[in-house]
Amino acid sequence: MIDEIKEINNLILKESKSIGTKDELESFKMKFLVKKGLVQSLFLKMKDVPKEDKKDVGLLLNKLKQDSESIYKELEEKFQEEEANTPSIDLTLPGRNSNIGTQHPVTQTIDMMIEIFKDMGFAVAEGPDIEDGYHNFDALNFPHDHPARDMQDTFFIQSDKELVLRTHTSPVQIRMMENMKPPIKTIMPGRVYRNESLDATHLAEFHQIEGLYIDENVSMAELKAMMMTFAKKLYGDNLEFRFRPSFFPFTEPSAEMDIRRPGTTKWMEVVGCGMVHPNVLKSGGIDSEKYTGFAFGFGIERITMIRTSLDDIRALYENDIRVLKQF
Ligand code: FA5
Repeated sequence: MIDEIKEINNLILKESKSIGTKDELESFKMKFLVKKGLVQSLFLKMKDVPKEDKKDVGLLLNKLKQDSESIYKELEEKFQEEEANTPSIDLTLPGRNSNIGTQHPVTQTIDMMIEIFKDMGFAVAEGPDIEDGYHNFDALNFPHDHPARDMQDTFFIQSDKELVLRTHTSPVQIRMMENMKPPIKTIMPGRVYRNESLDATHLAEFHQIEGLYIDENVSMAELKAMMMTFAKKLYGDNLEFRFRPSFFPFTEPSAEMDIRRPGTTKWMEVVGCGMVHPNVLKSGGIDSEKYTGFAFGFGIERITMIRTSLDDIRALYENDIRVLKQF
C-alpha cells in the first residue's frame, strides 16, 4: 500500500508539471481527485491495511490527498489570473472601418470650375495672398477715400497700410495685364481675407475665382452669355439665376448674378462682374482705345453652398466629418 501511495504521488508530481491548459488541469482532476479518481480509490483500500500499519498509511494517504489538492488549487489560481489579465477578443465583432479622406467640397468646386472655364478657353494663373495697396486698390481705380480701405474691411499687414491680405482676387488681374499682352483669357483662383462679421453667407477668409478676358471687341453680351453657360454647366438647366446692375470701381458697367438656392425662394449673390474700366486697362499698360475686356469674381464657398444645398457657409469649415463626408 505504501508503495502504491508513493507511485501515485510520483505520478501526480510528474503529470502536474506538464499541465499547460485549463483542459489539461480538468483531466488531472478527473484522473486523481474526483470520487472515483486514483487518490480517493486508495482510501477504499484502507480497510485491507493491517491494523498496526493503519496509522502510518493513513497519515501518508492524507498527505497525498492534501498535496494533490493544493497542486490543483495552485494551478487553478494561476489559470484564473492569466485569464483575468488577457483581454477578451470577440472575433465575431465587425472590423473597424478606416476613414478614407475625401477632397474638401470647396476644393472640389474649384476643380469643377477650373474644368468648365478651361473648356471655354481660359488659362489658369495665381497671385500672392499678401498684396500691396497698389495692386489691391489703386490700380483697380479705388478712390483714396473708398470705404473698402477702411480698417473694418481690410486686414493690414503693415501699419503704413502698404501691405494687406488681399480682399479679393482682382489684384491678380493687374498682375496679368502687367505681364501679358492681349488677348488675355485667364482665371485666377485663390484665398481672400476680409474683416467681416460671420453669418450664414459670410466668412472672413474665403475663396474667389477671378476671370479676365481682354481682346478686341469683347462685349458685355459675351460676359452675360459666359456667366449663363457656366451656371448651366455647373448646375444643369433647372437653375434659376438673375442679373442685377451693380457697382465696382474697376468695372463699368457692373453687374451681379444671383442664383436661387435649391428648394427655397431665396436668392444668393454669387458673382460680381463687368466691363473692365478704362482706367484699370491703363494701370495694366493696355491700350484702352484698342482693347476692351470683361472681368468677374465668383465666391467659391457660395457656389459650393448651392452645389451641396448647405444652408450655412460656416458648416464648410467646422470640420464636422459627418457634414464633409457627404460630398
Ligand atoms: C468682389 O470681390 C469683386 N472683386 C468681384 C469682381 C471681380 C467684380 C471682377 C467685377 C469684376 P464682391 O465683394 O461682391 O466683389 O465679392 C464677390 C463674390 O465673393 C460675392 O458675389 C460672393 O459670392 C463672394 N463673397 C463676398 N464676400 C464674401 C464673404 N464674406 N464670405 C463669403 N463669400 C463672399
